[in-house]
Amino acid sequence: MSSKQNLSFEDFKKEVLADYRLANLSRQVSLLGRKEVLSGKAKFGIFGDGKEIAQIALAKQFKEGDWRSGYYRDQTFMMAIGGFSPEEFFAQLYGDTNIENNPANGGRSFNNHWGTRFIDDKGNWKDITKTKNTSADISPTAGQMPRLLGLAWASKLFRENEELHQFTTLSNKGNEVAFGTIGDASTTEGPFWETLNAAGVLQVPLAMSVWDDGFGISVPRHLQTIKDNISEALSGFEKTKNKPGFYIYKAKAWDYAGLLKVYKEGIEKCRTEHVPVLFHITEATQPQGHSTSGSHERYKTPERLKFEQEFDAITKMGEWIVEKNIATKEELDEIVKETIQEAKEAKKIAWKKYIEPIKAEKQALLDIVNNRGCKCVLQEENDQVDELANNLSKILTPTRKDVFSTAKKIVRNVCSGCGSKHILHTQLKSWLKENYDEIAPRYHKYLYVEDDKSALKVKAVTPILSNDKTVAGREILRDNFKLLFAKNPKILTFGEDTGKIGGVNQAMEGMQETYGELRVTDTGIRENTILGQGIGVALRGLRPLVEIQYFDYLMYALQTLSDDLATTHWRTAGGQKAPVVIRTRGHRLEGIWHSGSPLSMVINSIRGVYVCVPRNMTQAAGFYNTLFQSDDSALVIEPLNGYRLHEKYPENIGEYSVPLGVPEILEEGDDITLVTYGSCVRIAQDAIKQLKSFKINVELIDVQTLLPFDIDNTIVESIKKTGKVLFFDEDVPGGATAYMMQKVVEEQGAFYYLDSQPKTLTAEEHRPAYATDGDYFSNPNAENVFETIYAMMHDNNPEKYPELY
Ligand SMILES: Cc1ncc(C[n+]2csc(CCOP(=O)(O)OP(=O)(O)O)c2C)c(N)n1
Ligand SMILES: [Mg+2]
Repeated sequence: MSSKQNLSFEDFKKEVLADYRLANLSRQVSLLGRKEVLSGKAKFGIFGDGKEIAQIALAKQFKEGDWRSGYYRDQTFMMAIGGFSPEEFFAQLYGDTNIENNPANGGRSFNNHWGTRFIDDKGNWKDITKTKNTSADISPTAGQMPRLLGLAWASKLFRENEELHQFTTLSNKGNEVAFGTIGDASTTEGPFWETLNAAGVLQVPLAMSVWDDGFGISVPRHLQTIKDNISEALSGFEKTKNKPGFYIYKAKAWDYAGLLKVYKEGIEKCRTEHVPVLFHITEATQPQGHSTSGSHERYKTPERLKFEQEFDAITKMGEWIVEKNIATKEELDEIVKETIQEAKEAKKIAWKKYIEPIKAEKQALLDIVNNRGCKCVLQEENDQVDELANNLSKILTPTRKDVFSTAKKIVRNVCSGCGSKHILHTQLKSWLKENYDEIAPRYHKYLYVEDDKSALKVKAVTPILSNDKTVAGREILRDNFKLLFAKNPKILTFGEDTGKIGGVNQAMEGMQETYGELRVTDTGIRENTILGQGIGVALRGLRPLVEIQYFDYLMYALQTLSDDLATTHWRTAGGQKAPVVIRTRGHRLEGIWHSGSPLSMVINSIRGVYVCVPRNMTQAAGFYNTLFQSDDSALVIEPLNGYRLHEKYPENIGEYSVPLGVPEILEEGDDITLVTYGSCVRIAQDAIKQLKSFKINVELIDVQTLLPFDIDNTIVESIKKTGKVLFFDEDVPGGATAYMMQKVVEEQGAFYYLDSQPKTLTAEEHRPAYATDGDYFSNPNAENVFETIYAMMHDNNPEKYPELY
């Protein structure tokens, strides 16, 4: 061998042994991880053992700028790309809430849930072409799929839309691959199929690896997958000479050399040709079973367990190394020994970093109690305090709950009969406040954007309404979108019928001609992945306006909206944002599925995403203008019956901004406050006219947004004047009206200003019937509003307002 060849063999050997070392290190932390759970130091653990070698091969193809959307098994992959240290592994396992120790999720997710922190201190995107990026994992099986589509689609947009080439810190002209991973059983879920179909249609650089270990917890593959084989099931998706599709590769999870080959070839094609690729990685194992919650001996046959041992990927790689004379068995044993040591060290350090601050908090509390200068004359109370402190001192690995719970119980009991009670009482109270204020935000913070990009910080600009020009509502939206798109090349919109015809209600009329198919795009009927497309491109720094054709069909996307989008900022403890603006249309029109107003469905499941309920298109356009100046996510529900209704044209179209959380008083009155939103505003206005002739003056308030809700307490101020309030909408009884009532009566303290019972008026419990007059009888109408308000006035003053019927 020439010296050059020698060198390259040395290099090759070095790389192989480094891979072997990493695989073992990953395995060792998995083995220790399980012990940490079984010994009670951690609550739950799920690990990447059995998939180490395939993931090392995959990671070699993962370049700066690339993206991952995967699941909890990707432990070795994350270590191989330099995104996960053994110390961090243990910090995650202990649920460390300090983001220095646990930057991926700050203790908000299970262990092995990753997420690159790509937001800088000022709320801007870092240069994500220089980092290896992971979108934040979620636990629902296949929940990583919809966003994966968007991550891949963004590369196509960055490559093909030249206007985006200027954003060099977001993409290198679309050269990035989106790497997806999933377990064999999770391919059973709908989002997997929806995503793969869409990726095939769109032809995007999506590289999907299936870690096939034959089980989804205890349920074997043949009960999950048609033909017991996902690549066979997907063979119709395969690219042929004449028809686009996927490249499909298969490799065995223990075949190091084979894995290197398929991943190199497949990812290169994916990156250069922008063709999606599926890697079906078979014969993977689970050396320790599914998770720490059970043991696989309960459901795997002895034959299967034997197979898993023999075909353990690390064992197999070791055999291959020896067989190829790359290293000796002894050399390999030495490597394993070193990794055992390294894993133990990491565990020790992570535990210390996790537990020491809590122990210090515990000690600080005990010091205050034990050194109190005010022993109580009442022995019984002294004993109680001592007992509580004593019990805490015995806990060797305390949790914060132990510490705070003890402190609160002592404060309650402390020296109530003692003249000098203030000493301990005051000290404890201030200790509690200081510490609670420091610790509690680690659990609560970052539900919404809190930096300068918060939607709540966008300056309000009032629309200037023309005195002589009125147009159909849809034209206001259309003209406003045109201006928004012209201002910001990062904005794009997509959905069913959004492109060519400009939306079913024509609010995007002419937009595709002006801005092209890459910015105004038709999609298939697939609400869940339309939203996922939005999340993915938003993570990559673009500004999607996602269209869901009808509010009633948002249900298809609700899982992704609730589990993924709404938690992105929170579950990464502020490390990631996905500013997605969703436009849909709802409220009364006709038919069960084209007139729904299920607001409580969303406000109770998507906290983390703002919910705007404009009464007309002028307000809707104003919300879009606000939202695109911010990095918050929001859902805007346009009133379905408002596209053709004429509105005064806003002369400063494209320039005005409607603030979030600021209700508008549309009519002033001092008898009763009527609180509503969306299409119900018009009905309220009709009823108010009818009530005027009975000398009842209503103060009408349009809340405009449900999340956030009346941040300046406008409504309670009105109630101080009227003493009465009716909350009115077309959601179900106990739905969004109950929410508004809680906000106003409890949070804003309206209880103290009411002189009669607060009421709600809603739709019926069933959905609106289609039949003629179905709307009148299913939804609340102006007569119902009249009657409810009249009855409230009657209750209050029967003489002035005698019974009518
Ligand atoms: C929607 C949903 N249903 C159920 C679960 C509980 N669960 C967690 S992992 C899992 C099995 C997944 O198996 P597979 O996709 O093969 O991945 P593996 O764990 O075998 O790598 C299940 C049912 C979940 N997390 N999400
Ligand atoms: Mg599996």
